[in-house]
Amino acid sequence: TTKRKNILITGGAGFIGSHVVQLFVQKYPDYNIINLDCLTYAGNLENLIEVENSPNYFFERVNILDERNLVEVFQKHQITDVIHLAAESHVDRSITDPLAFVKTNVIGTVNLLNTAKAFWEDYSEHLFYHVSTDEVYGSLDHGGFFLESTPYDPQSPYSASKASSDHFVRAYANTYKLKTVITNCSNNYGPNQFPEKLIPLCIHNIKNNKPLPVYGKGENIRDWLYVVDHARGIDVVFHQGRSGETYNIGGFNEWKNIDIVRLLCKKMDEKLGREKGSSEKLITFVKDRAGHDLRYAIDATKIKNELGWEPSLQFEEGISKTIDWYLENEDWLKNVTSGNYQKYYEEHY
Ligand code: NAD
Ligand code: TDX
Repeated sequence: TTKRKNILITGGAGFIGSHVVQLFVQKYPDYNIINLDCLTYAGNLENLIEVENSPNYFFERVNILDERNLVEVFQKHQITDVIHLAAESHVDRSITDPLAFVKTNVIGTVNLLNTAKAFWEDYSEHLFYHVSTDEVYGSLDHGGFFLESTPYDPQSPYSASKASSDHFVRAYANTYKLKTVITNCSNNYGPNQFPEKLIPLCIHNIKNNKPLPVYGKGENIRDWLYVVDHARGIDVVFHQGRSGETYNIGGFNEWKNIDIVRLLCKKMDEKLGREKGSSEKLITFVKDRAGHDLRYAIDATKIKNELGWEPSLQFEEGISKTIDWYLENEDWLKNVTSGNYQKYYEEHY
């Protein structure tokens, strides 16, 4: 049996957060799960229909920049632990609007740390879990992996803001003795991902016969993990991770962008009954992303050896499931791309 906890999960209406909320609500009926999210363009309560009526699930529409509301939520729900995922998450947006990333990712995280620090009494009984990214380590050439000990070298405004938030979490652990843990994960894919990111964007565009924008020559390499495996990793680290530690999460699954786009084309031709090779004609090479990191690759040996976590899904299987999900959830895609759901929230929350 598990000890009662009231866990605040921030960013729970987003892509990864929604999978973490679903896993915790369903797996731990003794925990109360409080999803705190301000519902930016990336937050969508439709991601939570499977748990929204569960007695141990609660939703609070609050911005992490709003200190007063944060304190209220901590008091109202007697928060015992935090799993922090709320963030601005898209690198391209960080290039056009860096300050939005400083606000939510840096100041928002510090607000949350301050609230936890003031509200909790015996720090040994509470955990502040910060969810971060492999991008804080910078860009790799061909060869080598990111280890937990790799020095930080963020290259984009997004990764600089995430790196900064990681530093603040460690500083609070060191200075105030808050119990913290950080995980740095590689690129996620799967259901509920907003179609501004490479994989859902391509699925959406292939379906609608629209161009597939490949930045530069498509030679950049990312290390991909199915989102549910990330959520499982978060569960394992939350319960068994050593406080003060960092764990890298990844699937040893490196792909060149162009190869991913081709794989998506091939699978979608099959699934949509299109002539072989027809979707590949949509591939369009466009101007490269400014400061585009060449390669990310996570060494996930520590979490495997210490905590026994491993990915459960092979990439082709995960991609196939992901495509099926987007094809079966046309309304979800239509809603998030039309902005209708934003209007809905203005009226209901
Ligand atoms: P997402 O953009 O899909 O979701 C972010 C969520 O946070 C949204 O629901 C949004 O409404 C909410 N949010 C944003 N600003 C907020 C604010 N000021 N107050 C309250 N809520 C706010 O992001 P994601 O891809 O699910 O990423 C979640 C976390 O995981 C982020 O911290 C990200 O840095 C990290 N991460 C993402 C990936 C990835 O591949 N997507 C990989 C590693 C780490
Ligand atoms: O249209 C596109 N064309 C393209 O070639 C888009 C949107 C992307 N790309 C390239 C850029 C990257 O090399 O594909 C790769 C993946 O791009 P994104 O999906 O934007 O992800 P990335 O920039 O790698 O960052 C992601 O992984 C780490 C998440 O968005 C971050 O939140 C996470 O921390």
